[in-house]
Order: sequence, then structure tokens, then C-alpha cells
Amino acid sequence: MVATVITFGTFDVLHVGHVRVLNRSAALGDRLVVGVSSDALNFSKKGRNPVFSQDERVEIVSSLKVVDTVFVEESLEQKREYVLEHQADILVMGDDWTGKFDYLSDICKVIYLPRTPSVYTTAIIEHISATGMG
Ligand code: C2G
Repeated sequence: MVATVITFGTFDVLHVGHVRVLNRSAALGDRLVVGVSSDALNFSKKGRNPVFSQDERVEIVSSLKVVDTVFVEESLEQKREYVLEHQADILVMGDDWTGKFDYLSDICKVIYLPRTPSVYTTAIIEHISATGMG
């Protein structure tokens, strides 16, 4: 039986923390499905637009060799539908979301992976602005 893993994220300004969580998610199964947050969902969560548009973020994440399928995540509340639609056996999230998706454990295994410390998209953007590289 093929084990399908699903994970979600904005994946804006792709960095090593993103790559590690995707690699580690892929290693838990045979097929990795990634829900990339829409621009609208990102704005509603963070109050700003991502640096890269959802189409660009989908293209970037799709190009990674450990990623098999990418779709746009329109709403945090649709997780159950997404898990069922993609027939995911395992849902993986970073541990900043610990406990938040345990309610889905009736349909899939829910795993939280530790985040890579000290790497944040916001900090990268601030660093680029501060050093005048932007
Ligand atoms: N991540 C990580 N280490 C970091 C930064 C991020 O492991 N230093 C992980 C996050 O825990 C998450 C994934 O990388 O699992 C994507 O991170 P974000 O793009 O920040 O995703 P987020 O905005 O939290 O969106 O439905 C849930 C949302 O779509 C998650």
C-alpha cells in the first residue's frame, strides 16, 4: 500500500526550514502532497501579502523533487476535505501548530515536526531590507 503524506504552508521566500520539513515529511511515506496557502489566506493570517504570489509559490514548491502534488489551500477550515480528497494517510505540520489538527486523527495520523530554529521568512525579509539589498 502506498502511504500518502500531506502538509501545508505558505512557503514564501523558500528557505532551509521549509526544505527540511518537506524532506522529512516525504520520508514518512511514499507520496508527498503539499497545500500552498493562497494569497488571500496568507493575508488573513498575517496581515500582509507574501513576497511571492501563490502561482509563483506553487511553481517553486512543485519543482522540488520530494514533492509529488501541489494544490492551493484556500482555507484553514477545509483541512478535513483536503485530507480526504488527496487520500492522505499522514498529516504533517511544524510544531508551531502542535495540537491544532489533532481533531483529524480519526481519518489520518497527525504528526508535528520540530521547526528549524532561527530561520523565519519575516526575519529574512527584514535582513534584506536592512542591508539595502532589496
Ligand atoms: N518551518 C520549519 N522551520 C522554520 C520555518 C518553517 O519547520 N524555521 C515549517 C513550518 O512549521 C511549516 C512549513 O515550514 O510546517 C511552512 O511554513 P510557513 O510557510 O510559515 O507556513 P504557515 O504560514 O505556518 O502556513 O494550513 C497551515 C498553514 O498553511 C501553514
